[in-house]
Amino acid sequence: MADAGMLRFHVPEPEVRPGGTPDFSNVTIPKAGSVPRPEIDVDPRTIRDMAFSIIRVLNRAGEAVGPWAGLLSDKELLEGLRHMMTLRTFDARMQMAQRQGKTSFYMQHLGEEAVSCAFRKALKPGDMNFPTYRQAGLLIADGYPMVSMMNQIYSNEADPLKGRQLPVMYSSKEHGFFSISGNLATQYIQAVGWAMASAISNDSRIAAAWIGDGSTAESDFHAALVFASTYKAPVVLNVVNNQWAISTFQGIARGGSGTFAARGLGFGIPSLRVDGNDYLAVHAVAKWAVERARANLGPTLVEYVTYRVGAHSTSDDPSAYRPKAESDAWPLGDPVIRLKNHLIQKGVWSEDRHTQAEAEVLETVIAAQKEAEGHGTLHAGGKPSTRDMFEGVYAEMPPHLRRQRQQAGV
Ligand SMILES: Cc1ncc(C[n+]2csc(CCOP(=O)(O)OP(=O)(O)O)c2C)c(N)n1
Ligand SMILES: [Mg+2]
Repeated sequence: MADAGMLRFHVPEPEVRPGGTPDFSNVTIPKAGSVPRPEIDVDPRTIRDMAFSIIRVLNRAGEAVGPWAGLLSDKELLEGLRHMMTLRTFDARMQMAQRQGKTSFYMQHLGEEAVSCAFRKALKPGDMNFPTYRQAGLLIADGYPMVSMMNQIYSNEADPLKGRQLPVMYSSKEHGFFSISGNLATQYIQAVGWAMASAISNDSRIAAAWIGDGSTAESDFHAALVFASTYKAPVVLNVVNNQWAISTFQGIARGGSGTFAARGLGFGIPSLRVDGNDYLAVHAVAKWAVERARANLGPTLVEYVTYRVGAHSTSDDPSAYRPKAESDAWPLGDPVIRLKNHLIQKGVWSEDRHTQAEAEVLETVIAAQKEAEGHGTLHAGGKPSTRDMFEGVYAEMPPHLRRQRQQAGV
């Protein structure tokens, strides 16, 4: 009562700052296989505790255990490993290309490869993702050409988006990858609207919304949940909790709800948390949520618990706000190593084959990079034409743009 009348507000703080010892003791990790797998038409009120647990399949020994295991063949798992390795190598090459001045900007997925690569395999052709900049695995795992991605990053003459978008903001209708918006969270409500439109037109295609932990603080996230729950839209609502939103730790956007999945509970949306570094768990949970959407059971909210190992982008230096070795202390490990160990444990993979695959992947990525650089990079070679700037936006060009185009002589 000493300070009665004096109001205070609370600013959550991360446990550790640079120079401190990384500490994830507050992250409770349930045993692999311990979380049940309900029927897809489960009453959401009976699975509220799933919003506070973590669905995991791969245990420490690399075995796949529990009710969420067993959905993927060895062939599919080997393919998944190759996708994650490709994304990781693609990232490393493009990060380097940015440092060499070949592009102005790049964003990596290091540590988060399983999320987008495994999710893509739960979708059907025609389904539409509304991604953020950290889901390039959706394209890689769907076979979108890496050369096209690189052309976009370099804004060169073969850039499918003709230099109009920030590097990494890809778009491909054919591969179910809606144009990325730099304004965070706008895509979340669009995904729900697209899903509702699909249902209104009696289509069978579903939507997947994507957002980062930090961006759930945007009102679009909450508005999307209102529409999704009220109209039971055929959408999967994904939240990728990689612990950081640039330099802001996840506790700010999460506030007092305990978890991001718990945000869905007030809306009556079945809400699950999954080990985002476990390829098998991500795929199994994605499949469950996709089946629910397809069966007109409505939205599912999925929180992927993962860790952003790299910097936010090429413009960021994480050593300014978190301990350098924090990623080593992350208790859910590395998604590539975990799937690799699982496949070795099953006897369908080996250290030697892995090393060989790394070399093959690198060769493929370098070949794509050479081809893309043949079409130009940021400061060298071919560029989109000035005319492209005026096209593809208006069905009928407004007079002021027509005038500008004439002035430009294109
Ligand atoms: C509306 C809006 N506010 C702020 C920004 C600047 N910004 C870009 S990325 C980012 C952090 C997003 O963090 P999170 O949602 O956790 O996604 P992550 O980058 O971790 O994948 C911010 C603040 C923006 N692009 N749009
Ligand atoms: Mg984040």
